[in-house]
Formats: sequence, C-alpha cells, structure tokens
Amino acid sequence: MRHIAPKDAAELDAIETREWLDSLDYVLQSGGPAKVARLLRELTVHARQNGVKLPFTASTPYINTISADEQALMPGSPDLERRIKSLVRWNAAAMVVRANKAEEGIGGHISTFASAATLYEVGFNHFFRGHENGDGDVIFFQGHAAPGIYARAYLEGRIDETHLENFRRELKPGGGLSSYPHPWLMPDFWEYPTVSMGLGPIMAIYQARFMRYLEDRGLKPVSNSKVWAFLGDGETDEPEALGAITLPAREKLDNLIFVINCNLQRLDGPVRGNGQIIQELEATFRGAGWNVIKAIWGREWDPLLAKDRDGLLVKRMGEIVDGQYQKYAVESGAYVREHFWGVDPRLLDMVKHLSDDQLKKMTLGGHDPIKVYNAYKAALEHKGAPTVVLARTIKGYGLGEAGEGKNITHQQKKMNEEELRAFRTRFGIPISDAEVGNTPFYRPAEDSIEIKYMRDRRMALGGYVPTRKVRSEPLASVSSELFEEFYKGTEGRKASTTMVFVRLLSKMLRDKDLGRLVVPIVPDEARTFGMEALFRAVGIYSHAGQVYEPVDMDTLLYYKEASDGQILEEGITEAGSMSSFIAAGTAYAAHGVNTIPFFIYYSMFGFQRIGDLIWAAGDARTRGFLLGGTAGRTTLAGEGLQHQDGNSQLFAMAYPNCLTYDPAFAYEIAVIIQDGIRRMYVEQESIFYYLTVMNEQYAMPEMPKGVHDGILRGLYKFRAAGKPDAPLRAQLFGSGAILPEVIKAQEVLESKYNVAADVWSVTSYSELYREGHACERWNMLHPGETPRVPYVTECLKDAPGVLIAASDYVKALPDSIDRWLPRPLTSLGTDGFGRSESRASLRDFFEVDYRYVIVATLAALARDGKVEWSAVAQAIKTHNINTEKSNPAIS
Ligand SMILES: Cc1ncc(C[n+]2csc(CCOP(=O)(O)OP(=O)(O)O)c2C)c(N)n1
Ligand SMILES: [Mg+2]
Repeated sequence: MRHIAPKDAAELDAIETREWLDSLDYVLQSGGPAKVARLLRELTVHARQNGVKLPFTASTPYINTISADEQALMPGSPDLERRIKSLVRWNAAAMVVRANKAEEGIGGHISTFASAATLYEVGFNHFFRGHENGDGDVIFFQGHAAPGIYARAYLEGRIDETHLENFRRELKPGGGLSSYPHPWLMPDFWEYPTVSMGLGPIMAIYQARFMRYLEDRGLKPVSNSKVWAFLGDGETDEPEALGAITLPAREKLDNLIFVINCNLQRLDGPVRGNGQIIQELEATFRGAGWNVIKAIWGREWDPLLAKDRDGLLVKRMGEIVDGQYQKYAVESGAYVREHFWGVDPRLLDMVKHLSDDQLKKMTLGGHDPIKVYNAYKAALEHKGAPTVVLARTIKGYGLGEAGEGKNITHQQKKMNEEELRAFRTRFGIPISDAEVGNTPFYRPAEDSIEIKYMRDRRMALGGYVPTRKVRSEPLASVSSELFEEFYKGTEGRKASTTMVFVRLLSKMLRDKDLGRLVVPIVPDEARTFGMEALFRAVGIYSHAGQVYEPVDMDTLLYYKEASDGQILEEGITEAGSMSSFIAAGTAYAAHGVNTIPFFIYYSMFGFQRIGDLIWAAGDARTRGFLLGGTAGRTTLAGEGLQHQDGNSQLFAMAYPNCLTYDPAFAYEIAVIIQDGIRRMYVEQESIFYYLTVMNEQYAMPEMPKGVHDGILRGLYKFRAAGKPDAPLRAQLFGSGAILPEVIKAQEVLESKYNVAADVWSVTSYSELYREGHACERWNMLHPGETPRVPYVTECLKDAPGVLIAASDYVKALPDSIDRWLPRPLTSLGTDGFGRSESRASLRDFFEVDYRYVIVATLAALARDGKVEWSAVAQAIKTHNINTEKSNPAIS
C-alpha cells in the first residue's frame, strides 16, 4: 500500500474521521445498533476519564428518530385512509367557513387541524381505543383542532349536518357544537376540556398516574389503556404544559403519550423563529427522562438521507432555524433549491434529479402517515417511560394561498371561491365548480367503502372516540352513622374545623363502603393540617412502594409509602394536585369508578392560583371536595400578606357548579359533606364542593334542632336573642371562625348595651346569592303569578332590628345578599392585604372582631334614631378602638 503524505491537517482530520466511521460501520453491520451504542458509551467514559471535556447535549441530530430501515409497514389501506382524511379536512374547513359566512365574527380555526390531520387520522384508524371493551384510552384533543374531530364524527354518522351547520351556534334549535372540547356542553361527546392552553398536558400526566393508582389499589383491572395528549408547540410555553413532565418519567408512566404538533407557529408568528422548537423540546423531554421520537421528515427525504454518507444533509438540516424553515414552506421549489440546497454544490448534486415541483412537494414527518404510524407504534411499545412524539408539520397545510405556513394563518376563518376550489382539487373532493362556492358539506353514501372502512376500524378499536359516558353505578346510599358523632359537638373541648375535617376524613377512610373510594390529596401540606396520622394509617401512594427505610420508621406515624397507599401526596404543586382531583373526580365517567377526592390545600393557593384548572374541573363535571385550609384573612395568624385568604369565598362564587361553604362548626361540616356525597355519588349531580376550614380552636357546640336544611341552604338561626322583647334589637350574621366573635358580641350587646340580638350562621353566601337571583329571575319572567320569595328574605322577614354581618372574607360577600334583606345590611369584612400578626391584632386591624360588631350594631341603631350617637362614641372608647387607624382595605 502506497502512503501519500497528507497535504495539510484538515485532510489528515478527514482521513482520520473516515477511518473511525468505517470501523463504526463495520461494527454496525456485524454487531448491530446495540453493540454500537455500547461501544460509544464505553468510548465516552474512557474519554472522560482521560480528561476529555464533552459538551452536554440532550438533543440528537435534526432527523427522524426512527430511520427508514427500522420502519414497519403500515397495515390497512393507505389510499382509503388518505381519501377519508381528505373528506375530514374538507368538512372541517367547510364548517368554519360556513359558520363565518352565516354570522360574522363567530370564529373558529382551520389551520390548526389542517396541520394536525394526519396526526389524528392515524390515531383514529390504528391506535385510539374506545371504551367499549372496558379499557379504552383517554384522549386530550388539542382544543383548536375541534373542527376536525367534529368533521370525523359527522362522517362516522355520530352527528348530523345540522350540528355542523351550528358549529359555535349552540343556542340554535336542534343544538350546535361547542367551539372547543367542553364536557359541560357536550356531555356525551367530549371527555376533557383542553382549550385553555397547558391544562390538557398537565391533566393528562396526572390522569395517566391516576390510572395506575386505580390499578395498584385494585379499583380497576390492570389494562393497556393509554393517555394521549395532543398539544401545540406554542402551547409548550405555558408553565403547566412542561411544568410536571418529570413526574411521569419518575413514575415510569409508559401509559402516557404526548403528541406535539410542531408546525413551528403559534398565533402571532413563529414559536422559535431564531431557534428550533423541536430540538429544544427534545432536550427538555430527554432531560426529564422521556422517550422522545422525532418525526420531522416525510418519506421523500429517506433516499436523500441514505445518500448522505458524509452527513452534509443532516448538518444542513440542523443549522436552519425555524423562521427560515417556515419561509421554505411558503416559497417555491426553485427558492428551496437555491437557498436550502444551494449552499454547497454537493448538496445541490443530491437533488439534481428532482424537479422544482418535486422539491416543493417533499413532505414533512407529521404529514406522512407511515412516519406517524411508526412513531405511535414505537410509543406504544416503549416500556418504562412516557413517550413524546415531536411531529413536524405545516400550519394551515393544504390551504395554499389562503394561509398555508403564513403568519396570519391561525386567525384564518374564511376562504374565497378560488381558494376553496384549489383546496377541493388538491384533496380530490367530488364537489363541482358550480357548487364549491357554497362550501357544501360532503359525506359519501352510507354504504361507500370510505364510511364502511372508518366504521370498521373504530369497531375493531373498541368504539368511537371521543365518547363520554357515565360508566359507574350510583352509590346506593351514604350511611349517616359516619357523621353522627359530629352532630353532638365536642362537649367543651376545643377543636378547629380543620381537625374536625381530618377526623371525619379518617372515619370515612375506615368505612367499609366508602373507605376504598376516598382519595385524599395534599400538596406537601399534610402536617400543616394535622393529617400525618394518615400516612401510617392508609399509606402514601407510590407505584414503587417504599425502597428505603424512612428515618421515622420507629415512630407511630412514620412516612409510609406503599404501592397500595391511598393518599396522593403530590409535593408542592397545587396545579398537579388539582389535576389529580380532576382525574379522581371524573373517574365515575372515564373509568367507571366512583372515587371521591378530598383535596386539601392552603386556601390562598387555590382559586387565586389555579382558578383556571378549577374552572376546567367544573367543565369536566368533576365530583369531589376542595378544602381550603388555613383559611380566613384574620384566622391565619402570623403568615401575612401572601398567605391570608380573604378572597377565595368570593372567587368560588363565580364557578357555576361549585357549591361553596364557610362552615364554623363540626356539625355544619358533617351535614355539608354527608349531603355532598349524597348529591354527587347517589343522585349523580354534576357539582363539586368548596369548603374553607380554619385552624382556630374553639368548642364545637351541639347541633341545634331543625337546622339541617338551613345549613345546606346557606343560613340558619344559631342562637335566638335572650330577651326578644327588648326595645333594642339586632340580627347578627357570622360565618366560619368569625361566628364565635359574633356570638361573643351578642352576649356583650345583651348584657352591657341592652341590645337583644339573634345570631345567624351564614354557611354560604354563595348559595343565598344564587337562590335570591333565581327567584328574582323567575318573578321577572312570570308577571302576575305569585312571586317567589328568596330563602334569605323568608328567614328574615319578621326579624326585628338592625342587620350586621361579619366575615373573614371581603365585604362583597355579605353585601351580595343585602338586596333581599328587609333593611340595609352593615358589612364587616377583610378587604385589603394581610399582615403577619397575632389573630387578635389582625381582627382589630381588619375591624372584624366582637368589638367592631358591637360598634357597628350601635352605629346602625343610632342611624335609626334608636340610640344616641354618644353611645357609639362611648363604646368605641370602652373597647379601645383607634378611630384614626388607617383603612385596612387600602393599606
Ligand atoms: C391559556 C391560553 N392562552 C391563550 C390562548 C389563545 N390561543 C389560542 S390558540 C393560540 C396559539 C396556539 O399555538 P400552538 O400551541 O402552536 O397551536 P397550533 O394552532 O399552532 O397547533 C393561542 C395563543 C388560549 N387558548 N389559552
Ligand atoms: Mg403551533
């Protein structure tokens, strides 16, 4: 062999590289990929040990994860599937175009589904499993892709033309279709709401984990069900979308598949114009421990990649940023040849056999069924970790001039006749030129091969999806035995409502019927609420069990993790806990199991922080109990401005199917929870509950006679005035931990000021407010009929004297019932930012303690001319109230 001296270092490098590559190729051919991987690992270790600094990289080259020669053949009929997909595309676009012709501004999206059609169709024809055989998949559809899902349901014969016609016109006779996935509006169709971006992905993660929980706890047979979450690449900027992705990797949730439609665009423009979203997401997910499958390039690229011996093409693919890729999508083949391939004559040479038109038509991975099929197949087969499929697509695919790849495409709702004609021709829809301008829906005959194929595929896969159906039997009854102890009170012993709740929860967990269905959920706050005894009693759920010896093993209440543990101790994530709550509270439909979630958290971090997830819970018809712990702006001592909650009762009022209570006493909690379980799990009502519980301890009284219904309706008389015939009279309203202050005020008013007051416990302003408005509405619409009287009016109609309310929440709460009272109400509440202070100081600062109730009562009596103003001044002095203190509402 003749040795030629290398000309320079570069040539030497090239030769050296070639030799290494040749050796590697030899190992690959003789030993296979696993052997190559092992060698590379060993080489890396060896290099590191010898001081070589290797840069960290979590991403792989910008090519498909599954190479052409690893691909499986696709079953079924690709031609038929393509035709079906075209029909779905057409009807999806037509419904949006028609909706916007009929009613300007009604909205809708064409381009999201246009880019995702293949991602869904491959799923529908080959993967998504219906629930009919008992173990279906749970699918989170990307909200803006809804038109495509409706279009398919139309072809399947599940919804009719009137429905399509009434897309986004839900109030039309005959019914319409909701703009996005909303189980509240379409309870037989959509399973989970997704359109608030980021919520679908996090709900999917906790859904997958909850499915394991049901299996591990023996509540559901072990199955192969998967959770699919379809999301946009822009959506991944939402903290919720990526914020919980370490959990499924840690818990080895191979039942979870994310499909991210990487069309490189969001609403306004490119997702990462100056970067590569696919590479970024790959690194993020790989770093978190996911199996990542990239489907970037369609089949036309395979032969070119096969020729790319020196990696020139792969290098070129990896150096183009997304903004530029988007440009190629809207440009001609000649432009692509010049700008993408033209940088190197060797690259140009690779495509010299292809015409400009052929270059233009080279598809991307997310538009090529074989690539998508193989990605899903690999996801399904992957064991021990969740999978994310990163599929590259073009936004508005097929829309051509009407918006394909353009920055305006997300908002495109209209197509002119020419654009419609082009779209029709491109997808081969049998609609004539004469008709196309009317955008008719198109459905082939019932006995056509397309319809038959679609249906056959769905039947083989366990029925239609999405389908929402209640799959559980109602509970027969709730035993009152569990709750009776709480009716008796604590016989003078002090307890907080939190302690009462925890005791009730422990009893429910031990109950032979309810026990196994209860799902306690805490975001790292069990000790805050005194729940640590439950760790040992029922265990903390962990699929892995407990593979370490806990430090407190020798104590009674040790930190016990177990694969059949019952508590979901989520760590510090209210969003994650809420997603668990949704999974557990909708299992009656999704899994046919009546699990009853109790999610207890710091009340300030509930409605205020994760209100949108709670809204989604309402939409999804979630059942269960939210418990806002350490509640009350002045009851939570010490913590201060960010912790003290005087808001959540008001926020909760706006959640239509959330019943909200601010209980003060043990028996109130028992009555509300007992009736809640009855309404949700026996009567099957689509409601859920929010209760605030506090950590102030006081004696729990026995339940007075005849107050059961009042507790549930929101108001009852707790204690009547001692001297009802006294000339000075008042009605005092209190709730939660402020009720004891009101009771104390009643005593002082009677003994020191000769004012006889009745005390009312307002368990729910929200219930009173809703019922008051319901009566008013009915009366307005039924003129001349006997008017309905709001419950609160009925209760107070003969009650004498002035009306004073004190609450640990903002004054808007008591104010909300003012109009239905016989006389104006004076409201004391806790508007403003909290302070770190003692309970007594806080109540002075916010002006809600018994002294202020007394002064407010006397002031109201003075306004009515019943007492002198000097009496008010005297009371202010007696009670040491600083009249010049700043207004807490704005300080
Ligand atoms: C929480 C939230 N913020 C904003 C929106 C409004 N919005 C709807 S779609 C969209 C862009 C979506 O982009 P991407 O996730 O990439 O989806 P694509 O349509 O490209 O598939 C935005 C901002 C929303 N639906 N939810
Ligand atoms: Mg996008």
